[in-house]
Amino acid sequence: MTSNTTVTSDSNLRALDCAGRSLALDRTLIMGILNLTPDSFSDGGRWLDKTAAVEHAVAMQEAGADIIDVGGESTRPGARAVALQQELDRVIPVIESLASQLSVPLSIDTSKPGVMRAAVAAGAGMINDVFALRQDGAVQAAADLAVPVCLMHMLGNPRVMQVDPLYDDVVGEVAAFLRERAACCESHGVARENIVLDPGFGFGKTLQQNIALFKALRGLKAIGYPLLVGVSRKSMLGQLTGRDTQDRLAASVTAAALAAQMGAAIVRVHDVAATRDALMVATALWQGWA
Ligand code: 7PM
Repeated sequence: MTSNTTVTSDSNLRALDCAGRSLALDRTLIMGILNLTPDSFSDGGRWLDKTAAVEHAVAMQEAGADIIDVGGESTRPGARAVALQQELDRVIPVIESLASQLSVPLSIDTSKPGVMRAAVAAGAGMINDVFALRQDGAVQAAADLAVPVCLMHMLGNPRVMQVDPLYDDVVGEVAAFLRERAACCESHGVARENIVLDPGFGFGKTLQQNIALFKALRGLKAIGYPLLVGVSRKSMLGQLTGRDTQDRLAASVTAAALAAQMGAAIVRVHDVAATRDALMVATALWQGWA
């Protein structure tokens, strides 16, 4: 840090205002995953029952989650789109219930502007969009709702993204995409302070491409926005360890700690308690989270 100007413009020293619930960006935050889809690959179907879903979210908060990401649309490779009403039926009752029971903010994992609006009206304080607000009406919804939004890179769409992902320069192309989406959102009224970027691990990337992106996290952070990293239980960790989804805890926690060390503002994880311990240790032993 060479000047006060640099310090105050540093995304690490900011906060996200999630509809009144503030998230200070002074350490790597933990986003706990609450999947309400019947087919999500790593905890599929377990939280379809509303009571069980709410209990799981409460447990994640108690284990140290800083934000809970509620999703009702599967984004697994090969997945088909979910109808608007079905997605609303899955997520809105759970968000209503959690908004009154939890102190941490909720994010809504969706690409549909109608779901964004209903979820924020029901108490969500952040939007997590794997389609980076490219659906018709989504940028306007995010601008109107004025909550933080995570813009993620994905090549193609979930149905085709893993077929044969090709890049000349994966890091350069993902960075260019994220810059373009951030600029587009800002020009349509999304506040710069509300933008979070995510390279989208596993979304149209081979193992080698995912590794290149992970190693480039510091450079992606230099684009100038907080970064969200989601690698928990993903197939890249299976490829590296030879382990099945349910046996990727150590791999996931290691990757989360490394993402924190690389300056990620938020890590999106299934295993909150173990990730919390890892980040406590990583923060203590690594001088300079920034
Ligand atoms: C199959 C593959 C099923 C991947 C589910 C997934 C991210 C996300 C997801 C991410 C952001 C999962 C993913 N991944 N949102 N949503 N970043 N912002 O592991 O990496 O849950 S879905």
